[in-house]
Amino acid sequence: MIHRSIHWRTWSWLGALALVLATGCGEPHAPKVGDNQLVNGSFESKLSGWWAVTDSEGGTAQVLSTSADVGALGLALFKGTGGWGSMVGQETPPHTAKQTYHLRARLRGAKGGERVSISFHGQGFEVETGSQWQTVERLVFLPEASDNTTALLSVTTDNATVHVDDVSFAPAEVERGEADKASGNLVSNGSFESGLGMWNFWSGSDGQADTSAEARGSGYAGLVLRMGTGGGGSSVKQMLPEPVRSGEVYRLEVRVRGALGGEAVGMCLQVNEEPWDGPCLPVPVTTEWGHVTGEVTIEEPFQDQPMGVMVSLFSEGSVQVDDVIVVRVQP
Ligand SMILES: [Ca+2]
Repeated sequence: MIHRSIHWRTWSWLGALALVLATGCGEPHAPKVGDNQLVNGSFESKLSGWWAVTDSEGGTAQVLSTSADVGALGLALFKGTGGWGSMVGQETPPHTAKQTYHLRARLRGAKGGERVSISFHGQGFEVETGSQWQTVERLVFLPEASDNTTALLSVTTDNATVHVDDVSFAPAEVERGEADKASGNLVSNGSFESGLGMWNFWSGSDGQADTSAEARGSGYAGLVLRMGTGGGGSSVKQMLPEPVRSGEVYRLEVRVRGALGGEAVGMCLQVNEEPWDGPCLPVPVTTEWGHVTGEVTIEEPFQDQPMGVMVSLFSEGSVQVDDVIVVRVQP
């Protein structure tokens, strides 16, 4: 397998959200973002509603006029030396299971290149700031209801300041694709309606994963997977909720369409450590949507192993992917 020695990053990458609204009757529509659940997300009332904490030496959270993008005030979040980061956070009202949230902030790095982590209930993403104000936004998928409803924004680069303004964490209404409706599907957000929520992206070089309406096989959005110019493959992977057991049979399904046809795509169940092994399905690709389905059996070496489902592109160009389904059919 090509995926030896891979260290899966804990963040996902997703491009800007398409904001085009399809308004026709019965047409799938773009994510509909609800009300901001944060108090004082623009820091106009200084740090009211927020707590600030750092485990770095000399880290600070200050509300300053020079950190404002909109309004009079914004946040200057400075991480000092050592530790994990400087963060601000607040508790939000509870969310339900399988809820999608839209996380958004305006950010400007003092120099550019500072790392920022934004998360809600353990689901989130990291970005690298530029030296100009930019909007960062992602959809995250929350598989379970939880008492943990902490919204967090952290700077994780040593001796770095990031200016923050206009932070919003809001529930979002998204379409339901075929994978979301499939009975017994162990994959969350398998139809990519919540962006790359729950999925981890990995590339051997400068590949990309993004979701867009053009890539939809069902629902509003689908995944676009691109291999980088340096090769090495591009993959998305999601861990299954439970470890697998020897003798179990799983049905795997995916819908794929290639830009040119003939792209090399694989769909596997895979362990999350060396030797990155597991059973795979071949996925033939044409320029028309193809629906691949097949069964794989868990063998003895994988007994009680946590496994994930992975879709990978190993050839140049790009493919569109939608409706990833994994169902345990035996026992
Ligand atoms: Ca979809």
